[in-house]
Amino acid sequence: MLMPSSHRVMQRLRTLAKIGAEANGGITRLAFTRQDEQARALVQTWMEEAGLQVHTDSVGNLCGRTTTTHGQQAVVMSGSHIDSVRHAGYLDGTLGVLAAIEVADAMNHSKHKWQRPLEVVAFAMEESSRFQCYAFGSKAMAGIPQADTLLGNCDDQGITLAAALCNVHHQKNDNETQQLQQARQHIQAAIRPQNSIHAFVELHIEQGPVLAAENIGIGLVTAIAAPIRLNITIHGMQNHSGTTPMHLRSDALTAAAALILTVESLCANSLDVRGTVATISNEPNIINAIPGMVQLGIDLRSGNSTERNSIHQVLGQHIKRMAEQRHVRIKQQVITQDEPVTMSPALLNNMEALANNSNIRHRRLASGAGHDAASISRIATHCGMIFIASKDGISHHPKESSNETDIAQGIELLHATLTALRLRDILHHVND
Ligand code: HGY
Ligand code: MN
Ligand code: MN
Repeated sequence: MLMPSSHRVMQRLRTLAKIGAEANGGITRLAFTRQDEQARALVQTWMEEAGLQVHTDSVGNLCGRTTTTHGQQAVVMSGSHIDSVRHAGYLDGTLGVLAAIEVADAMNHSKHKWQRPLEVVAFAMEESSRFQCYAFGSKAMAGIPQADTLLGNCDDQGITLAAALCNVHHQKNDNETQQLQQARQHIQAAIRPQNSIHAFVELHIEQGPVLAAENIGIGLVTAIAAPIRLNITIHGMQNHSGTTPMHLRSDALTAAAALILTVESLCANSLDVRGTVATISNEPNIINAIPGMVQLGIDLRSGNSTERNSIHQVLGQHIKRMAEQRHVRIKQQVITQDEPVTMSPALLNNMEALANNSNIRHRRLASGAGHDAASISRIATHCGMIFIASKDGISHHPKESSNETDIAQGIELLHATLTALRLRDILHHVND
């Protein structure tokens, strides 16, 4: 039986990393950009070489499916994303897509009498770096409602998400209303019926320090944390920096500074809510004028939504008090609010048994990062994730890396799991 080749996955990861490569060794391959399109074309070729029938769905998810129909059997699916954050590493998302293609290739050469079809997916726009919404393609496939306002979100060139989405289908249309209409239709058309996915398994790097700290290469994911993403606008009073006495100021930037430190201290004292203020814009941003308007982007994240939502509430009270004390107006807009999900216990138990069978050292852990698996868990009967340890816990950084032995073991476990799922000899004895 042909086994998947981790060597070829490593080679392809390096080839893919050249698309969007930057001088500092990082990668920027934002969703629906020219680089993303180039990467998708390359991944499509690899899917076809693996014997998969490939199509791009209405929101840009690249889907490669085995040709045998197996009747209307619900599909076994695996994949992740190939779009990146700015100045990213080369493994986030791409490892899961290329590993799934490699496993599909090995399966297509095996003599097994498969009971279920296999589908490999490179989900569109998992990262929020360009249009501030995360897991867009997998949420559309799962039919998870996404605020219509997101379609009006602009990138730093002023291009809207709606326009970028229409562009995936090369629909050139300058009429905004028609563009919005078409974008809504594309989102609607991407929805997969409930029970059309028997199981979804995503291989991904951990992107955190847990596995590396215990020198364990493989993680089996129990749950996936989820973010509330906020846009905060602070209106002060732009004025002369030399003539305006300190007690007569409405300084939007010092109010922002106080708010940023409040997010940090509320979360540092919480059970395990992680708060990050990572984007800022400041106007007029000139050295001799008091800042009049500041915008902040906040990511509040936890596996426990009650704890996270209560921090969000307390933050709201601080914002109100701060606005009064500092004579500024502070407006808060929730951009996205997602709920944490748990992975399928039956699939987790089965993956654990398969890992033990192959003497793969592993541990269970929750994911602090968000993943497409969180979306697909809403419509798949079973959903699971396999993590590969991240060196020094670093990710969303050019230094992101994992060791090849761990990657090889992760691919071996993915292969064993997808094989069992397609032969239906998994999950028949363990209730979910
Ligand atoms: O934000 C996340 O956790 C993921 O990288 N999109
Ligand atoms: Mn990421
Ligand atoms: Mn990712």
